[in-house]
Amino acid sequence: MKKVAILMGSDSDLPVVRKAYDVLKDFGVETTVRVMSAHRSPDLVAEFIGAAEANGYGVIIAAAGMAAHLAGACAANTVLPVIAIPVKSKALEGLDALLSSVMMPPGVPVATVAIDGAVNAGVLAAQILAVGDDNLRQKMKEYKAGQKAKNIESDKKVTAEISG
Ligand code: RP5
Repeated sequence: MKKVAILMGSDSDLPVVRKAYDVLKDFGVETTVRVMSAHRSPDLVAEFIGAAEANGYGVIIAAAGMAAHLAGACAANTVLPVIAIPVKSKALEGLDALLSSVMMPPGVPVATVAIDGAVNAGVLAAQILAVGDDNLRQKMKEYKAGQKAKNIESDKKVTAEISG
């Protein structure tokens, strides 16, 4: 199976990023986590992303806050799918990173999840890899079934408490 690379602009993004890593770990996807910045170490980003396909990666996740250019910088240098996690910062509550991530020019797409939406970034990365992996696709179906079962359980509790 292909690997996932999660890049983050700063180690201050790690508490958010960890959730994506945990999801991928639960799905059994080999994941590399690195700190690299589109602004502070752009040459390292270009080097890592330029070699990502040859190094066995199938999906890139890029987490950054403020003027979040990391995902765009990744997408500029690879044909692998890139998922952006806009990270919330104090001044604009993550809206800055959301808009910086989502407003990509035509021809250079980045799939952007919600502000701090690291769980969905992990799930989406696994879903992309699952297209070519029967075993992972089966795990994904079980994950979805688990969500449904929890939802039904919640419904029973609420119904018993409120209307029962
Ligand atoms: C971005 O600036 C990082 O991704 C981080 O979210 C934000 C602040 O970085 P630090 O000042 O915490 O290193 O590049």
